[in-house]
Amino acid sequence: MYTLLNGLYKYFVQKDEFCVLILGLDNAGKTTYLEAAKTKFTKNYKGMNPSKITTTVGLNIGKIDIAGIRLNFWDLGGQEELQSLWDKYYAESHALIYIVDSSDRDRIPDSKEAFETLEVEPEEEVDTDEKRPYILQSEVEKAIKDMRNGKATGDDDVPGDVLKLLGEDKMISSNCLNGVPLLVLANKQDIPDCMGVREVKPIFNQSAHLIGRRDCMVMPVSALTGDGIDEGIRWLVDCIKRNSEVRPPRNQDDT
Ligand SMILES: Nc1nc2c(ncn2[C@@H]2O[C@H](COP(=O)(O)OP(=O)(O)OP(=O)(O)O)[C@@H](O)[C@H]2O)c(=O)[nH]1
Ligand SMILES: [Mg+2]
Repeated sequence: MYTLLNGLYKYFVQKDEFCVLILGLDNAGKTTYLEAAKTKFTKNYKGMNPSKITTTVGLNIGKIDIAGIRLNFWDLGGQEELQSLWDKYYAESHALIYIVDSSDRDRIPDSKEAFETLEVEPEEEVDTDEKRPYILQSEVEKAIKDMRNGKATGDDDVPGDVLKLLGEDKMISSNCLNGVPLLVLANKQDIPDCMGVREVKPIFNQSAHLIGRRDCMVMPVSALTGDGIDEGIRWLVDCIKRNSEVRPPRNQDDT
């Protein structure tokens, strides 16, 4: 009887849960964004005053129930020394939000670098026994071609040492993030003279060969005023649902 009731409870009440990782450099506005999203989508939730938000050392979590599913957000600290923690969360993520401070032109190159050049854990490095004395140019060219047209997605398809040479063990191309929807947010649009989507998009498009095949969007947002929050979250929800056969919800195996 308990099992039956428990099953019915889960069927009618429990929502499929998905995890959304929020990354970006320090000061990009990740925590402010999470607070704004929670405020927008949670009845009776009065968000934290943005002036009270301080730099994140570790992890902030937050949840939103929307369109019949639950999104669990992980907002990680963006300071350089904390970026090494990002990849611990990749395998569990169903979507990635990458936040850019569009008002800080000087740090755009750093933001792009963090986006595409985060080192993976040492144990994932190529085993020294596997190292060969040389790597053929044709192998590298073939790997690039295969990756560009989506034929090769990881070290099952490309030898580890070729991958390493190409720097394909980086954040957005990490195996653990394969196919995960990506929302790049050009934040702080309320600041005069900030970069618009038209300027931010081409910069991240340069990483298209690393982004590979996945739902991907660049949107303008102001975490401070709340403009653009709604559109971004709804886009992400649609993508997560579409991708849920590949990345099933966390509670799918619960009995
Ligand atoms: N004008 C403006 N300021 C913003 C916006 N979003 C965030 N800020 C400000 O940017 C600063 C940093 O915001 P945080 O949310 O703490 O940034 P973070 O990305 O979480 O930073 P770390 O936790 O250090 O990684 C704060 O002073 C925010 O008030 C925005 O849309 N517009
Ligand atoms: Mg923060």
